[in-house]
Amino acid sequence: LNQKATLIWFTGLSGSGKSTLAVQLEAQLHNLGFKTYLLDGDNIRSRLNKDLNFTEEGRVENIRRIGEVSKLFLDAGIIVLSAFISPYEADREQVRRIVGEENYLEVFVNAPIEVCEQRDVKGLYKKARSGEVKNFTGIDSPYEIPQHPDVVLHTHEKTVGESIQMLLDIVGPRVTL
Ligand code: GGZ
Repeated sequence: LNQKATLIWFTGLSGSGKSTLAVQLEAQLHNLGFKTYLLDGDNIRSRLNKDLNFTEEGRVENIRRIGEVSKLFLDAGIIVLSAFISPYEADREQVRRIVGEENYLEVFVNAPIEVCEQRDVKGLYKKARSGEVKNFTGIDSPYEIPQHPDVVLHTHEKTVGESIQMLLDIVGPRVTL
């Protein structure tokens, strides 16, 4: 299978479904024979970037490094899936420039904050509301709506399976030579 190394960049609020979709899309691409790698909080925020916090500066540097790491994987011919809030448009644009426009595919995981807050998988929205967690995206830290996403997924109106199908239809042709 001839694959075109591409960065599939998921952006959206905490609890919007980025990781779930990235994990499942990666599994599907892997089954189809593609070489993939998933960058997420587990291997980046808690390892490479564990010196960074959630201030604006911390997030800017987080996304910059993830863009550079993604580029290394792309150079090795691997399809990269990246799942980070990446709240700032300028930082997403910087990643697009780092890896090259033609190698970048942006997926806006667009669930309303009310829905994300209701899900509150890790209890972080509750802690943000009480002030125990500061600089929480959507509460007291901004999320800038993507201006040029390749895909917008309304995860509150679709099943995971439906979103994955939509992603495969768009991603498939972009990662195949
Ligand atoms: C946002 C936070 C924060 C604050 C901890 N704001 O839902 P999660 O838990 O698993 O995913 C969130 C993750 C966000 O890290 P990112 O590297 O994706 O953020 S960014 O792209 O903005 O740099 C959340 C957890 O870390 N978390 N504190 N204050 N999310």
